[in-house]
Amino acid sequence: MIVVHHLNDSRSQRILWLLEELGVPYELKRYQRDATTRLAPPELVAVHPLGKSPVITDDGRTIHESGAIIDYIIRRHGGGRLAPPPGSDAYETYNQWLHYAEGSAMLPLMLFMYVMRLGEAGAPLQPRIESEIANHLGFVNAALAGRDWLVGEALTGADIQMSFVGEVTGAFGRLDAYPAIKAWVERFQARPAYRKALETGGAYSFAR
Ligand SMILES: N[C@@H](CCC(=O)N[C@@H](CS)C(=O)NCC(=O)O)C(=O)O
Repeated sequence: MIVVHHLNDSRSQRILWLLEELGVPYELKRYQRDATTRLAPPELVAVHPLGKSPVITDDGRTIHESGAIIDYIIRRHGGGRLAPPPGSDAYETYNQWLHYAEGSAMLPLMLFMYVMRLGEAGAPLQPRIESEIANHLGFVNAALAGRDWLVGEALTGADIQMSFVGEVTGAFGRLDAYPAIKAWVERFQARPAYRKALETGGAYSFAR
């Protein structure tokens, strides 16, 4: 049985969503962020030395990093669903999105969040951060223009992995500048499995 080590209000929400989409049973272990620092509690370090979420355990394996977790769950428990056939061109596009979300797209958004806390001291960094945000969100918006999902005609793990990018964009109040991302966020957040995962995961400040 898959165990999801779930930190409240975090990226692990998308793992719950994935499991609800697939209808794969799982056990949820809850961890609460520190109210002041928003850091994970030390108990999470006992699961994985990084002490971050998401992390899952399954069949004697511990897997961290959400892209790797989504890939693992879909390959081992998906029964061919939520990913294009391996070896197809669509699979290469799908795999790119799985890596791109945390490898590139999240970086300027995280920098924006941290540098904001510096106030005036962070001002020299802001133009570069803003141009990178515009570069990445412009790219994602163009990829979604005229289509419902990132790969092919249906939801895949690529949308689930990229969902946090769209949600953080919304949390920063920037979705109106990116109408295709905005429509996609509204589309995936309306899915029954997404709503079910929200009920299970608890308060999530990135949902509308
Ligand atoms: N790139 C990693 C990021 C993991 C990550 O930083 N998770 C955050 C929650 S969104 C976390 O655990 N924060 C608590 C902490 O850093 O103590 C992934 O996608 O899994």
